[in-house]
Amino acid sequence: MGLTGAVAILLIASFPAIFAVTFQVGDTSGWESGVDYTTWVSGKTFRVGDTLEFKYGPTHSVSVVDKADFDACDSSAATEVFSDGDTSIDLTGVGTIHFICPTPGHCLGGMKLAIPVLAAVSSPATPSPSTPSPSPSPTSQQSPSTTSPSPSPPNAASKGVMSYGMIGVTMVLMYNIMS
Ligand code: CU1
Repeated sequence: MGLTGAVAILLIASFPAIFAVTFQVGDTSGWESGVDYTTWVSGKTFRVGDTLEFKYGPTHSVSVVDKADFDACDSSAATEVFSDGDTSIDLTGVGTIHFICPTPGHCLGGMKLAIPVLAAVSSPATPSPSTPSPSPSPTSQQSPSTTSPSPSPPNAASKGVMSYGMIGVTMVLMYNIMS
């Protein structure tokens, strides 16, 4: 169990780093009027390396704006605008990225999306050169290990005695019932 548990933890820890997630904005609805994108975002975790895919018709576009313009539904200072109908946005930095539809009235109608981007789950960041240092310590741990096995056999032995006792009691009871 200990080994499978460790393997499971390893898999869980390494999966987000290996397999970046592509989120289709609005799921099957896409980037469209009348979709509640606040609800769509809730419960999802976005990380650096993930991708957002916007699918939309010709009446819509995707504008990347700052928070103030997001709140004000002002696309005039958008840093990026996409209108190709199928826009993939790679999440490259930690922080919240704001999107609105610049078509008049659409942002006010709810076509606005704020994505909180978290850091990628990365295990290789831990310093590996320091790990060779523990090698001399196993020799010093050798002496206590010879004394440590002694406490465990009595435990097992007492359990064995207990189970033998139980078997004995059961046999006596069965003998009494049968006789
Ligand atoms: Cu729109």
